Amino acid sequence: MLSGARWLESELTLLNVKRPTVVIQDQDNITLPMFVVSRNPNGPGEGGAAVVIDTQIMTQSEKAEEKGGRDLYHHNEFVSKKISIYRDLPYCWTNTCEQFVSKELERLKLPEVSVIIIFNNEAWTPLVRSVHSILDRTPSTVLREVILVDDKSTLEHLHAPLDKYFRDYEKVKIVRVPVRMGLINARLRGVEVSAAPVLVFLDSHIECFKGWAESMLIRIAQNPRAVVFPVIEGIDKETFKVDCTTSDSHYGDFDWKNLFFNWIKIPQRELKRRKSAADSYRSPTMPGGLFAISRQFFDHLGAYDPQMLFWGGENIELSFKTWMCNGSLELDPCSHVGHVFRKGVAAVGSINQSFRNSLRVAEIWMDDYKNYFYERSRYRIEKENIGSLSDRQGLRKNLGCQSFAWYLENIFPEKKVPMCIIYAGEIKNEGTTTCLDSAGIQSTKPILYACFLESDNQVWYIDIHGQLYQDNLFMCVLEQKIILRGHNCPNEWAFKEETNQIIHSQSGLCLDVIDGEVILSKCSDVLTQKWIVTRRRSE
Ligand code: UD2
Ligand code: MN
Repeated sequence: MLSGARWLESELTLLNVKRPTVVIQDQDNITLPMFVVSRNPNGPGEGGAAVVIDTQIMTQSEKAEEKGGRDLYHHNEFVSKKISIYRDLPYCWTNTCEQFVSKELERLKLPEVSVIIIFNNEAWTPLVRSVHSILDRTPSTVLREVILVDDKSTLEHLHAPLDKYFRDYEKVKIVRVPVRMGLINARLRGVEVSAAPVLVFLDSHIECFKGWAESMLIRIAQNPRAVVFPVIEGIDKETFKVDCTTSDSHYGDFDWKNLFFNWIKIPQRELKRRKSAADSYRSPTMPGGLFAISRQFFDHLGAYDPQMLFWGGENIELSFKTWMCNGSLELDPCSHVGHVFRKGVAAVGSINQSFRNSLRVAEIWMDDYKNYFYERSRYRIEKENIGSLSDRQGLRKNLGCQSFAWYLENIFPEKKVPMCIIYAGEIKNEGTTTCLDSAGIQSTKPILYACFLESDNQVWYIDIHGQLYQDNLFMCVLEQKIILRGHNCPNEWAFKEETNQIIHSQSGLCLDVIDGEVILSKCSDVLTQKWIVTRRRSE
């Protein structure tokens, strides 16, 4: 296989002279976009290799084309266009997975699946490549159909050209919706027109690895209440490099401030529970874009909440209710699917829109625990606009689901619930009139920043155990320096109400600000050692 770099020298000129692409134009006068159809094992990007184009030898118009594609799609469509829509990917089953699947296939009959892909204004090549990776790598006896739901795209290539391209593919169906529905309702439309007993939802910029479907379907055949998601391999948005080196060491978490999905290291408890490396992990939540579920169980759970709009929140709703209503949410280490993670696309529905969906999840599924979420994000609460809840609350009641406390205790005992909190909210420095700020999840030390009521980075808790923290970020002292880190440091701090000082318990030093830096210094009555905090309502 040629690496991206070698392809550079050998094939770029060729591409410039005569591209290995097809342009289908016949009587109907519908022109398809350019794309590569070769099955050449040495072609660019084959085997999941990176494609890096040397900008030195790109023409001005190629550069403009590259920029245009990136602006429009938030990935490098110029590169994707150089890669065959049939490109091959590495084989990534371990021996254990291979044995697990072949043993189970001897005794089980796999159910048929309808694959549902929704899209809005996606680029041509990733979408078409997604579909080919499914057609090529799913046993044909199992694949009933691939349903493409167009969520009212405005880009021309997604209309007549797409219809024309898939016209002769018996299993591919294209469905159009009359108005932009958002991903949740577009998926529901896909479910409506689908027929197989198992539903698989995928994004429209994915590539399935060989064997991606079998192991997920085995788990559903074994337990129809299992909701299964694959290991997601990142397809690089610039080079389209993809391999199967993502370890299955992380599964699903959620945060208290938005109820958004996060990855978290799988705890020892769960690692020990599994007997074989092919066993699935019982994950508290899932990312939501790629998963398999029995149609019957999906219907039983009330499908998606149709009042959730655009993007976000639906994955957490489905995660919570799967566990709370007697199902099982599993990460399948034997199933691998690639996905282009892009930045900046979620803006379609805006953060407020996703937050509104999260509010619905909180009201319907979280009982009194919703208050931790509200407190964490209390500046953004606008509960008037979240729509009627009675149908969904009725659904939960009819299903006789477990409480959210049960979920935390039994499925997610590691989840830190912001309990036993004495103070919650911003921590304002009197001397500088700025606020203590975590500067984001990646940061390793706190900063001071203009108090900004809407900033999640400025909401802190101080609990009865002497901890000062935000979600999974704890303020600790290491060698006299103040740091932020992902694990806790109990008995570190005490807030002295008489003097408004935050005292480091071990050294007796006070939290102070000097030259804009958060530091520890000898306690005195200077204003920079005085902090205004908010006492929380008693629990
Ligand atoms: C993740 C999920 C995504 C969804 C989302 C939360 C993965 C890999 N992806 O974000 O599936 O659960 O979190 O809601 O777990 N789309 C529409 N109409 C819209 C907006 C999006 O059809 O109004 C399509 C879009 O073209 C794409 C899919 O929905 O095929 C998911 O959107 P995304 O790729 O922007 O979401 P992603 O991967 O950032
Ligand atoms: Mn996506």
